[in-house]
Amino acid sequence: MIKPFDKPIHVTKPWLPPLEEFQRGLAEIWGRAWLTNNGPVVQRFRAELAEYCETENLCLFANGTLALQIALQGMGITGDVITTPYTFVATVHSLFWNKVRPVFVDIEPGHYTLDPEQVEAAITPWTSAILGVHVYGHPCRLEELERIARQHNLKLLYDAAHAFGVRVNGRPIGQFGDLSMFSFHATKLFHSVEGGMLTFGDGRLRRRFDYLKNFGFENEVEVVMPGTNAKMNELQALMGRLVLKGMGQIVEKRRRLAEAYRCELMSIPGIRTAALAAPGVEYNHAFFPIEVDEREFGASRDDLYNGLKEWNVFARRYFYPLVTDFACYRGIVREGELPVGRSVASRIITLPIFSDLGLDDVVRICDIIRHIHEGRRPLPAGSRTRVPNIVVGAA
Ligand code: T4K
Repeated sequence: MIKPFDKPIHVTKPWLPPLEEFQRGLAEIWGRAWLTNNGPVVQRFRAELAEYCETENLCLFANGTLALQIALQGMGITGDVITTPYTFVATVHSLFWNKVRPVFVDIEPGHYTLDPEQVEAAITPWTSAILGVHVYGHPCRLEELERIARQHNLKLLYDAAHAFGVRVNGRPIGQFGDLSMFSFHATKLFHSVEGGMLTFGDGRLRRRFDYLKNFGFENEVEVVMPGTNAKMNELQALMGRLVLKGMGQIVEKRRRLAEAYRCELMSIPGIRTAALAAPGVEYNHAFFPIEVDEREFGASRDDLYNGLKEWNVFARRYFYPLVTDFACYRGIVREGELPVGRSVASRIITLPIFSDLGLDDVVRICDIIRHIHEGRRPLPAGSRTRVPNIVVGAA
């Protein structure tokens, strides 16, 4: 008999440090009454991140979206940028806010990141950069993209919103390409409530990004460029510093949860887990995506998504719809284009994964998935008819 969860199990839940530690830090901030504008906690957080990311070339921001907008602005990216439709919408919004035209190319199956062959084929004289997304924390094809960018004299940027803590061949992921943006939003495995970070190869960019996030101020009486306000504040940095201390245990717990999911899901027909991390990749287990094959599973992805809710499990369909299917971007690509992205978006579901989740919870979630499967009759080959909903609540 499988029991529904007493409390909602969401796709994620922020890891929080001991409250007393946050209160201690808060008391210090209170005492100083210095809340933002590059205060001492932000400076300390920055120094700790520089050590963690093994680079001095980094800047902190109020959130990841502003960080990416400023990156594009500060690097002078114009014209066309080749990017992926399989991402959170902020990736593409950032291009539009800079009046840059996104050129969408398809992703690779199983891996979900930009297909380098298609990137190369899409280059025109107007292309200025490639913007890859390490979606779910899976690194893009770093070497291939690097080669293409170098050969065609393009900037190579990464939306690494999901990839904090990922290392490739011993190097932090932020050291690849010309620049990477990380999100420290509460829904990320590493967070500062809200927050963002840029890491980059060219150290001269740091000054520029610092101007751009602080109205362009050089000093009290001089403004050197039309900047905006995108500064991280002291309370964000305090949270970030405390969460950084927990990074080791956060990733290790997720690794064990992911392993348990893989093990449990293996025996359920029609459920495919993402490709395992390539050799040399230390993955952060930021998400746990699965693809649902409706015919084999006997129910559609949406049936599973809705079915899970009845058991108090709130998985998410990250990233459905494709960005190119949102009203504000519709019409940019033609029907039939981006077949892999479109197919993945229609089959994907990301299961709950966060530090507070128990291994027994994973087993229960998988039992529920199996139960939903067993309550359905697999569709005959070629058929697209849905079978009626099962009654959920008891096995
Ligand atoms: N690029 C990529 C590839 C991204 O994925 C993102 C953000 C960005 C750029 C932009 O970075 P930021 O500007 O956000 O730093 C969430 C996040 O808001 C967003 O940061 C994230 N990607 C995206 C994938 O997911 P929603 O609208 O799906 O979040 P929401 O509020 O529905 O939360 C999801 C679940 O998390 C909830 O069901 C419960 C749980 N949750 C959420 C919050 C906010 C908590 O347990 N506690 C919380 O405080 O966008």
